[in-house]
Amino acid sequence: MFRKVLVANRGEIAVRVLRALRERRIPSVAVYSDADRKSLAVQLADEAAYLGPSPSSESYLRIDKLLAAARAHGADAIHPGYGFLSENAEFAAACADAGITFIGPSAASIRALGSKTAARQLALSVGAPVVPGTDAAITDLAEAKRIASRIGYPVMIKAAAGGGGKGMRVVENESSLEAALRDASSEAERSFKSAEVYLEKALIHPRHVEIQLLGDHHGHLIHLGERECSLQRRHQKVIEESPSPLSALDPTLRHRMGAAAIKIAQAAGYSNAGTAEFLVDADRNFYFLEMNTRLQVEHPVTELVTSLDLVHLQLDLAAGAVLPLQQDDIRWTGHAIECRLYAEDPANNFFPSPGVIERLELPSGPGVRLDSGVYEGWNVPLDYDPLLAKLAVWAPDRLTAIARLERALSETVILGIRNNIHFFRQLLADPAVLAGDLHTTFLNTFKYQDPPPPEGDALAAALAAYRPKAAPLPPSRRSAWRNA
Ligand code: MV4
Repeated sequence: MFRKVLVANRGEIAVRVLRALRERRIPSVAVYSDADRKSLAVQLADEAAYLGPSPSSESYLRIDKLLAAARAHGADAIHPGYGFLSENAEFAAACADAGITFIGPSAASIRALGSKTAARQLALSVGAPVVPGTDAAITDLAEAKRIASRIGYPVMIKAAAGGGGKGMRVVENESSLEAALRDASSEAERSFKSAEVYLEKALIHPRHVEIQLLGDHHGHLIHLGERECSLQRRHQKVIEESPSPLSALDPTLRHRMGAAAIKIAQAAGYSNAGTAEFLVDADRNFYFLEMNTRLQVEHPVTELVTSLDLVHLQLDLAAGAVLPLQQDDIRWTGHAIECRLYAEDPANNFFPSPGVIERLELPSGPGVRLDSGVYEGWNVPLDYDPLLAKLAVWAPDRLTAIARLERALSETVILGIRNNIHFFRQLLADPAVLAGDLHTTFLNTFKYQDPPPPEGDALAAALAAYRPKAAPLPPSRRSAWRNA
């Protein structure tokens, strides 16, 4: 096993990885920027390394500084978390060159799956279903017109290097194809420094279902089932669950999607944790979209239904262990659902709401798991994604899990910054959500209603409404300030 592991990330995922390291008794190194000097991750790690100023371009995205920190602290492995450099082949390669284990797939696998057109071709080569479309990048308008009329409108233009819906356009008919190609291509150039685009048939109201994969360095790959992630806002997931409500309708879907995902990963020489993303149409046909070559934000729902710890497994697999499980060992029990608690204002177009958390009451009790990166008094920086915590619950069935999530949200208090707790409570009461009737465009039409603000001095009133903190301890009890 590793001598010491550096966690090249921040927030709740850094905490998640640090917890696994502590459980394995592996010494840990957190990294931090100016804004994160007093972060929870820094407090929980054995050691901490300063990276630089708050902007991620000067801290969490600096390969040179991360490698220097790993060397200075004697770390022989780096866990990248998600976001930042987690899917950066150059970073994975730089770690390998420095003799440091990158806890993730090889740089070659990341590269092979980094381009959507390349991933599409890989899927086609192993007979996995992809959305009907072009085999490679579009080079001229006449070709685009030919292909679009063959697959039929509406078509979708996508950036080969794409992500987050950038460089994506739906085209309803041939007359709007030329302008849409130009727009998508220039947006792709601006966002990804690659103007390459390709065409797919546009699916109407598809679901987003993804398969969790695990692979070792000895050619073994298994899947841990699916996550339903159809509730998204502007390509940001809002709620994730496992199993997908579709699994109740078709128990073979998971196994067919899992088999397709494994074939694609095998063709890319994939190891460690990864996720194959699929779209599923109204007739429950599934189509491979792309591979996410990292641990994902929503991994806890898979952990809750499989009773596996993905970070422990990532450590073992990166250290060269043979997969300790075979496909037939994987069992799925009950239902898990997760929501992402954000410092954002649902009444103001989900605008980020950084600032000091004046009061924080977190839920617990049966079936509740909280992955948080914050504490009361913490100043949520404006420099990063304002994810505060992930609240995940497990219950024997889906409706009990939703009731449990609602109960946990009702216990949660976050004062001082705007947050999306109330948004979730409304969403979880929606008949379509309760019925599991989900699709990726659902939140485009969901109408959120803000609760009325408190009267008068809002903070004072809100604080008074909740359980007051204990009074200062009298002098005779001073010795009680220890966990003993
Ligand atoms: C699609 C699609 C419909 N048809 N492709 C959006 C981001 C990217 N990773 C894939 N996306 C989509 N691709 C075809 N051929 C609809 C979407 C889509 C979407 C997909 C997953 C989750 C949320 C989404 C929201 C809007 C559109």
